[in-house]
Amino acid sequence: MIKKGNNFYTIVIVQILLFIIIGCNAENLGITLNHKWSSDKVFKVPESVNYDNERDLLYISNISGNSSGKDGNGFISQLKLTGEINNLKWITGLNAPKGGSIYEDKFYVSDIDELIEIDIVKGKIINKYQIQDAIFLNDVATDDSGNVYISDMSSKNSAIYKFTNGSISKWIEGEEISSPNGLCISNNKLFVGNSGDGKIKSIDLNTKEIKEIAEIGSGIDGLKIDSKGNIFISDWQGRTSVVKKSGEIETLLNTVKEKINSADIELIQKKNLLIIPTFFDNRIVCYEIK
Ligand SMILES: [Ca+2]
Ligand SMILES: [Ca+2]
Repeated sequence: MIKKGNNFYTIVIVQILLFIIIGCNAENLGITLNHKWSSDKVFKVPESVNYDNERDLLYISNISGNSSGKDGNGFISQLKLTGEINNLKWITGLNAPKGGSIYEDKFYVSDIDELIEIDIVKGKIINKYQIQDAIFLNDVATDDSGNVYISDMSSKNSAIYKFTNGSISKWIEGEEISSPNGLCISNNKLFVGNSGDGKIKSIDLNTKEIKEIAEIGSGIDGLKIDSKGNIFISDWQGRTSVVKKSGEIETLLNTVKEKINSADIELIQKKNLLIIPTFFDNRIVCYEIK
């Protein structure tokens, strides 16, 4: 009788352990990246990738040289989703273009201390807005109404600007906005990746209420959110991670040792693609999210 009882409890314990192990694995197996293609090394310090859903093209910001150099050699490339170049020098005459965002037929890109407005149909720069006090503008995000948010990552001017109806003003600054880099809008909130305090925060677009989402502990360059609330982030050094809804942080890719950077990523959820610009490595690399 006693022996039978022990067996019963052993079976129950084993079943519980198996349930926990399988459960944990299912969570860990949630997201993996499978390499799909790498472009040729034709880019010049590519900082960010933006997907144009309407035209099924990728726009690559090429800093070309120093990240804050006003050298006039920065450009935007068009790349097909197969990794083939569509137009390497689609837009020229920029300095050091970085993050971008598309709203209707306009593509907005930051360029050191200016916001550049590009007419996508014409393939032309239609406006260059000088931003007062801006030092090192980085990422750009647009909301549903076409307002544009721009981060200034410089420690001397940690702030987020807002462009609305043709004019730009400082939208938010202060202790919580610590050298902001990556921006992304989801559910009426602006998600910010601070490279200063290494935290992801959300800011309510109406009330400006700030909430801490996760502490990453290192620089956050790109930041993109899927419809499930998973936050894909890149650390410029070469790490690409996902912060799951549960708060768990999982590293998907680490190329720090190979000295391959991971700059401002793009997520194309409907195609399960994550696209990484490799900065000093001068390529664009595409992964399938599994
Ligand atoms: Ca340049
Ligand atoms: Ca960036």
